[in-house]
Formats: sequence, structure tokens, C-alpha cells
Amino acid sequence: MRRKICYVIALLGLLHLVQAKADNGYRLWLRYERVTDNALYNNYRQSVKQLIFPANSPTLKAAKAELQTGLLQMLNLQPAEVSSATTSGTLVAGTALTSKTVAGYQAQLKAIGDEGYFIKSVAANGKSSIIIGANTGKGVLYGVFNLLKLIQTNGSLQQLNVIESPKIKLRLLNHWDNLDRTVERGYAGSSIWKWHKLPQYIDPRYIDYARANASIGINGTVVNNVNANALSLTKDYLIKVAALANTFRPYGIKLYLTARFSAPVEIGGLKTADPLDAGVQKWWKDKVDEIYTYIPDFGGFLVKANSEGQPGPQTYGRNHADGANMLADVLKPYNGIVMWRAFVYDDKVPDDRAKQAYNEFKPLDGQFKSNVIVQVKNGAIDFQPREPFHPLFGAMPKTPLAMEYQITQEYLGFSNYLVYLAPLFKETLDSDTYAKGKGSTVAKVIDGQLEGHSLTAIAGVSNIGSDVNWTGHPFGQANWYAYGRLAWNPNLSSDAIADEWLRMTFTNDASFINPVKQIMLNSRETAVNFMTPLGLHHMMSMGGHYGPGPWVSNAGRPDWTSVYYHKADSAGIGFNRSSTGSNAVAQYYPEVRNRFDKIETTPQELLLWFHHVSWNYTMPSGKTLWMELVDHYYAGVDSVRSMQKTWNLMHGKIDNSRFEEVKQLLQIQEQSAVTWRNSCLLYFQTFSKQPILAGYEQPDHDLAYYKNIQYLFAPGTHGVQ
Ligand code: BDP
Repeated sequence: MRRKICYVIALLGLLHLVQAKADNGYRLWLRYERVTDNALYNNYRQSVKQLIFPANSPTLKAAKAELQTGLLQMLNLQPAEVSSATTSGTLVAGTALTSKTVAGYQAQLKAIGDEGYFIKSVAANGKSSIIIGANTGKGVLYGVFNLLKLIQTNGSLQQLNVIESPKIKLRLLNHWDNLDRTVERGYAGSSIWKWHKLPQYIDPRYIDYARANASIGINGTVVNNVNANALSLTKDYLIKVAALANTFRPYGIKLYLTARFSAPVEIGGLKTADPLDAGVQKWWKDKVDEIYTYIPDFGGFLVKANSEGQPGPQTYGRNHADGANMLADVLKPYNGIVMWRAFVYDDKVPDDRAKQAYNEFKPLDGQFKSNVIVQVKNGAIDFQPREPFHPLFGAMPKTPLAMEYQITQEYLGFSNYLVYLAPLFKETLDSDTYAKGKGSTVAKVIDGQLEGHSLTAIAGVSNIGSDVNWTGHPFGQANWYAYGRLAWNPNLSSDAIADEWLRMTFTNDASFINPVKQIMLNSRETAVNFMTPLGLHHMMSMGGHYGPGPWVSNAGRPDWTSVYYHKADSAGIGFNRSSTGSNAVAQYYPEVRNRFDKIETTPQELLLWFHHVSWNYTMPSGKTLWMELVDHYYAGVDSVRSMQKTWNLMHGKIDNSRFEEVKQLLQIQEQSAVTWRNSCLLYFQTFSKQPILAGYEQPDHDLAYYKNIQYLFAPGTHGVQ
């Protein structure tokens, strides 16, 4: 009896251990946990028990090492290295140069370009094998990650016939990291770049960063903030940057820097940074020559100019093309590029800030050098929970345009909220510009299809920091992941991406994946509902942009306030951008313009973006606008509560550490959602003078209480608005 009791106690202890097996999230989606399904485990082991993988370059070596680690961890397998397939179950990996077998697949190799790969099951002489083939080591690396993903996600290794190549050429992360290791709009700790220890100390995190990026096809990174510090172009820093570039190179990741336009003055001792000045041009030429001595494959510059106080060509009476072309000329001999940002609004407060980028850039179409790409945010204001697509997409046919997304959740609750961003990314990509008739989607503009551009790019403002789980919120990792996957292929669905990410990051257990995937897929609309429903925008608290601040009316300049954007008054609410208002709609092609111009045809989710609508306007639901607004705010809070309920049922299905972390973060999100709802409705009620009907959970405090909440020391601000 005693023995039995001891046994039970020991078993319980063991169970507890298994349950509590902590996972701190550091491994991201590359966890390579042992395959638990026995049939699959045996089947996989049989399929890849031998290996033909000659690796004679740093990238092929990295690919092979990744494969071996993955197979060892997931299958407890060290495949025998052979020189020819002696038995069924051989994995062949390589390029046409390293593998005769791969060289035999000319049709596939022709179809996949520089970065693509194929994975094919073949049977010859009764022996079956799997081939991963590519034209470059990088392609092989991507193929290896895909094979590992198949195993991680319980996929089949039978009858494989995968052919993949990226749709967009440059797939970049933009780090808004400062040299002092603060991160502008960063909510996951300090910058991962330890400048003070570089170039000697290579933090192993740099390699894991590169692995994670390579696994989703990211092939470039801008390591410093767009609000740039000229010091990053000095020799001291270039040596440090070169050490990072060397670390990333085997993983197919190029390094880029932001360039402060006034650097010739600040670190070069010149009197001017005028792009047409010969001395300035020479300074940049020498600087670029110097950079390439340290980093022979340096990617180029990202520039924020004449925006939010940054210096730029306009300071000298020149335009954006003058500035971009000057840099493009000196980068050209090295195949470097300039990514010139279109996020501009000048010092004079405009009638409508949404129109400014278009007004400044559209006239410059055709004036940029061939190695310049203009980088445009997904929407015309600033990474709001929802914006219509930026009117510049489709409006500059002669200029390659890059998409810029914000992965870090500046306007979406920081790393406190669970908001899966793939649906937001997709919404813009799938929007139809009608630039060349129906079907001229934003995706086709940026992948070059629409105008036949070969220089194509996409950028995501990173949410990565030195927190142990990289992104602060465990589900923030999904946004990094989804960004990379959509950069590779904008046609992937949010659902498919969430599915593979959940399997790799948590478990293949369907009773976890299905409900949690639903949480993810609803989460963006949920956040829109409790923050800025029906097309409202830019009403976050000042500075930090975390909580609600619909009452912000004094912030240095009108277009930094909330009242400028929602324009609530006794008549109604919303920004009239129709032809009777600021006429921002005129920046879209007629099909889109006409739709947005009228209240009746504007999609409900963008209504108050384009129109000032009366409180009593009857919505398609039959409710008044006021009631509809109330219902959206309440629906937002209700959905957070149902996210919580669903998540709580997941207890025991994954490690307790991440389960608890998400549970607690959802509590923050719920409280914050209530604050958003009550603040906004109480405030707008002062204009609408209409009730929140009995039967609705009434606000627990008055407006004054909510107005008094201060979000002091929000991370990621460092004095910026
Ligand atoms: C805004 C941020 C600001 C950035 C700016 C930009 O608030 O910190 O510097 O965008 O993109 O969203 O340049």
C-alpha cells in the first residue's frame, strides 16, 4: 500500500514536472520539439535516414547544421552521410554545382530564380529519396527550413513536389534602434544590438536572429533608427556594423543603414548638406566607398528626410528626388540601393495630413534613379489599427514602391495586447487600386507585376528587443513570422500562416490550434472595435500612444491632436475627406474615389475616415450612428472577454509558463479595452448627448476620471510624439 502511495506521489510529481516544463519563448517557432506521434516519428525517420549534403560554403554549412540540429532534436536522428543513395530514405540537398542529382532538375532550377528552391520526392531503382534543390546556397537554406517545418507541423514527407520562390525581392526588417540601445516604439526591452561590445563580442542572439529571419525568408535588415544618428556612419560604428553583417551573411541577410541627411555637416565638417553641392556629393561618395571596404555586400541606405524634424534636401530648396538620386549615384557602382521614405508631412500644418505624401511625391514620379525605391507606409496617416490603403500605391507607375508595415504595436497596445497582424497586412495587400483597371491590387504594385519593376521591396518595422521571448508578448512573435511569410508570398492566407505558426510555436494538438487560431484571426477586428471603430483614427494618448486620448486637443501642432482627426461636434463625428471636404478621395483612382466619396458606398469600417456623419444617421443595420458606435465599442470588450474564456480552456495543453503569461496579458488587455470603451463613449457622448442604453454595462467612472489617467513613462517614446 505504502509503495503504491509513493508511486502515485511520484507520478503526480512527474506529471507536474511535465506540465510545468517551462518554455520561455526564446526558441520562437524553431523549437524542434520531439515528434510525439509515433507513426509519424517512425515514418519521418525512415524518410531521411541517409544524407547527401556536401556543404562547401558558409550558407550551405549553416543550412546543413540547421538540418542536423532539427533532425536530431525532432527525430533523435543523425542521418548517415553517404555519397550515393544506397537505400530508400536518402535526403539529397544542394545546388547544381554541389550535387549532380540536383543539376538533373533543370526545369525546376529555371523556374525558381536565385532564392527559390524545390523539394521533390523521387523513386529510382526502387529507392525513394527526397531532393532539396536550389540555384544558390540561400535557396537550399530556405528549402531546409521548409522541410523542417513540414516535420514540425506534422506534414507528410511523401510525394513531395514543392516549388517555391519569393514574390518580392527585398524582404526587410527595419529596426528603429538607437545607438544607446533604446528602441523607438519598441516594447520588448532594449535593442538587441550591443554596440558597446561590438565588434569583438558576437552575442549568440545575433545568430538566432539570423536563423529566425532566414526561416521565413527575410533577406535584409536595417539595423538603426530612421530618426538617424550620423554617428552610425563613422568608422567606429562601421566596424561594429561590419561584424553584424559578417554574422548575418551566411543566413542570406544583407545589412542596410539609415543615413542622416545632414551627416556631411555633422560628422564631415562641411558647411552644407545640399545634395547638389559638389563637396557634399564627394563626401557621400567617399563615405560609401569606405562602407564597402568594411561591408562588401552592403545593401544601401534607408532615408527619412524632411519629416518630423529630420533634415533633408528641402532644407536646401531641393526636392526628394534630388536627395535620393545623389545617394543613389554613389551606391550604384556597388549595386547598392536607396530606400527613400514617403512618410512626410512638413512644418506647415495642412488642411489634411492624409494628403501630404501624395502631394509631395506624385509629381516626382519618373525623376528617381533606377536604384531608388520609394518606401510608403500602408496607410496615409500612420500605422493606425485600420487605414485605407495609401493613395500613392498605383499612383507612381514609373517608380518602384516598397510597402512599409509596422510590426511593433505602437498604436495597437504595445506588447501588452494580443493582436495578430496578418489580417491587417492582407487588407492592404488585397486592396484594389484600380490603377490599371480592376485587379490592380496593392500586392501587384509592390511585387512589381503591375508596372514591370524588377526592384521590389517590403519592410516591416521590427518588434524585436532583448526580452527573453524577443517580442514581449508571446503572440508578438506571430507578427514577425506573418510579416516574413507574407513578404515571401502576399497570397498566403492569414489562417494558413496562423496555423503553421501555432503548430511550430506551441503544439500540433488540434484542440489547441483551432480555438486559438480563431482568437488570432478575430484579434485585430477586436482591437479596432474597442479602440477606433468605424474608421476613427489617431485618438491615442499623447506621446506614448497607448491608452485612449480622444480629448487630446493641444499637442504642439493640430495634426498631432485627436480632435483634428475625429472632429466630433454636436452635429456628428468623422473627418470629411470627400469632395465636399478635404477631397483626399481625389487621390484615388475613380472607381475607388467614387466609392469613398459617398457615405452610402463607403465601406462601414472606413466611414468616419472619409465622412463627417450625423449622430442620428441611419446605418445599414437600422441603428443610428451613435448606437452603432456604442455597439462596436461593446463588441470589442466582449470579444476580449471571450478571448480570455477560450484561452483559459487551454490550460494544460501547452507549457504553463507561456499559458500564464498570455493569460495575464489578456487581463491587461481586458482592462485596457474597458478603459478605451468607457473613455471614448463618455467623451463622444458630450457631443452626441445620447445615452448608453440601460442593459449595457455602464461606465464605472465619469469622464473626468478617465481623462486623468496618465500613461507616464510609456516605453519606446524617448521624447518623441
Ligand atoms: C511614427 C512614430 C515615430 C516614427 C515615425 C516614422 O510615432 O516614432 O519616427 O512614425 O515612421 O509612427 O518615421
